[in-house]
Amino acid sequence: MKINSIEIIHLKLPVIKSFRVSFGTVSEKDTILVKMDADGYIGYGEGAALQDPLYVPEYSDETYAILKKYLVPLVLGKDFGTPEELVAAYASIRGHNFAKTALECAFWDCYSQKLGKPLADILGGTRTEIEAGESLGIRESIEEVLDEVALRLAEGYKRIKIKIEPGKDVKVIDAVRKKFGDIKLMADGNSAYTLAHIETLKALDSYDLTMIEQPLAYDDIVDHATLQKQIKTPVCLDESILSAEDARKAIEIGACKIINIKPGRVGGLVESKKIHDVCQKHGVGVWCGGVLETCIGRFFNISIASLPNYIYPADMSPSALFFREDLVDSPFEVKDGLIQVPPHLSDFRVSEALISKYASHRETFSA
Ligand code: OSB
Ligand code: MG
Repeated sequence: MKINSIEIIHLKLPVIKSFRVSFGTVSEKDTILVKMDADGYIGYGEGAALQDPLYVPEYSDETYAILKKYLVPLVLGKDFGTPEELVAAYASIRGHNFAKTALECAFWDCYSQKLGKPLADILGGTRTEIEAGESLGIRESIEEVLDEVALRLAEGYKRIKIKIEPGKDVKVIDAVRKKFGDIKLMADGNSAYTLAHIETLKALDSYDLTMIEQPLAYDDIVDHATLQKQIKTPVCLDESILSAEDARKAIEIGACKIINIKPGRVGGLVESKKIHDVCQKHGVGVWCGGVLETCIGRFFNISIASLPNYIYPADMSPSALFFREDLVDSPFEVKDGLIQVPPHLSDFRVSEALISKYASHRETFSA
């Protein structure tokens, strides 16, 4: 498919309420869209890096800059038979996985239109619906956490993830466990802990959590392996897995028993599938996380989450819980904790009007 033109769009989306994590607060969501014309098909992809380099090093201005200076020139005007061929064209560029994801997903969108096949089918998906969980940001009080957990459980969400940080961990988890009993519950530390906090981490180990996500440093696997030997709760890696090779090494040294695959963090769906496969080979289950994508990014996340080794519920609360407005006219819904896997991004009806409303900067490059 020949890439005739690419538009890069930087958007700033107002949120209903800030999302606080151990590393900082998201009170306006930056995101980068790629709009591509390949063989006359129009596709969109999203690179949802945060505004600041606090989750992983890449941040939104950088996503835009890398696309403009390196990635777009490497693919514009060229012909690619498959997404794998597209990815090979910029394999020499290190890092910047959110930028790569935006570009690759726009191509996947065009590619699935051309093949006339649902994206999930092309990827090898085996589910028609996926289980949704919510990720709860850090709250001022335990009561706020309990109120929100009650809402989500009433709506049928399949598991609850609680963001934790030193000082706001064991007490919160204890309160949720006591009030809601035997629910699927997990905690995400976003690298706020070190092995010096081992007593706290061992205390969390007694709450029968489905997993504890990335408690230690964002680029670590060695200390996570030390931790995993001392607790029975499965350690799940998020920040420190950027590729299938990272996954293989982490599994090899016993650093985790579960991996959260976010397409944005690992550079797209091609790499997500490789990680899925490596994990499957080693009996390590995976699930799909997110970085507060709009429905455009969520479409790709939902599609890849239909693969067989995605055996834990996804972080996939609908955008309406976070954004004042999304960028589509028909956002997905969570019903009884389930999301139907849509065949094409166009089923969400991407809105050019909404994109224009929130675009802060955009440029088009033509072959
Ligand atoms: O660690 O999973 C994380 C959001 C931004 C950055 C990191 C994380 C998150 C979330 C939200 O937990 C998941 C989502 O609903 O997109
Ligand atoms: Mg996480």
